[in-house]
Amino acid sequence: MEKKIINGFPHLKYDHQEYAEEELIQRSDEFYRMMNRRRTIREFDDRDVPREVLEKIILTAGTAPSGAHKQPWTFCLISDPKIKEKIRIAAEEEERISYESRMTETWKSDLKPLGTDWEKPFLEIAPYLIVVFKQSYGMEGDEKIQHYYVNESVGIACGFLIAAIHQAGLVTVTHTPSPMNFLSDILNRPKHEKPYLLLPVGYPKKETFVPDIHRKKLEEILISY
Ligand code: IYR
Repeated sequence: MEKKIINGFPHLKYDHQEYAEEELIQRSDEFYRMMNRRRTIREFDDRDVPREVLEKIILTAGTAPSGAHKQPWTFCLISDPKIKEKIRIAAEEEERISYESRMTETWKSDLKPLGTDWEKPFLEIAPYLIVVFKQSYGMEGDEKIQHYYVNESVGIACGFLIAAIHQAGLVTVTHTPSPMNFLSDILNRPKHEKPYLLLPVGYPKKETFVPDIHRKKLEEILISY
């Protein structure tokens, strides 16, 4: 591996994979088609998944770019049924209040096609839960480390995570119980970490149906200049 010192810092030669135009086109098309098959799934099978797969998925999420390369994320991987039960009870309690009084009528009506409600059995049925925490700042011993663009960085890492889950052949739903401070308590996380997203991961229940909804067309999302 070719190495160089630039501005006083060690650099490695970037190992760029170059493809012919035809292959570029084919690769982008294949990736789009693969990703376009992804659906949010709320009904899970309780079948186990090799832990190794979950670890690879989390490693993939950790390849995301981040502000000043601070990698301001923590991924909690939960398979312990007692912890899953605690999370379900606490999440359902918050969700029940949200559906009963915190969410507007417009919001609830927008969710009707998705068929969601306060009950979250997937939090116990899915073999794994990943709870993503964002680190408002880092800690090295007693020293506070500044983090930058934390929401953007963690959001991008979650995108990578969701893509990796789908690519591996598993399913998830981006669950955001609100408020979700209960996750910090149950998982005993330090105060510089804040819960960001909760994703059950596993196989879909057999014969799962998903809402017949559609993605925006290219003309609706692309403006060329
Ligand atoms: N967090 C709630 C409600 C909810 C909100 C949105 I915006 C969704 O796209 C889906 C659900 C729940 O998980 O049910």
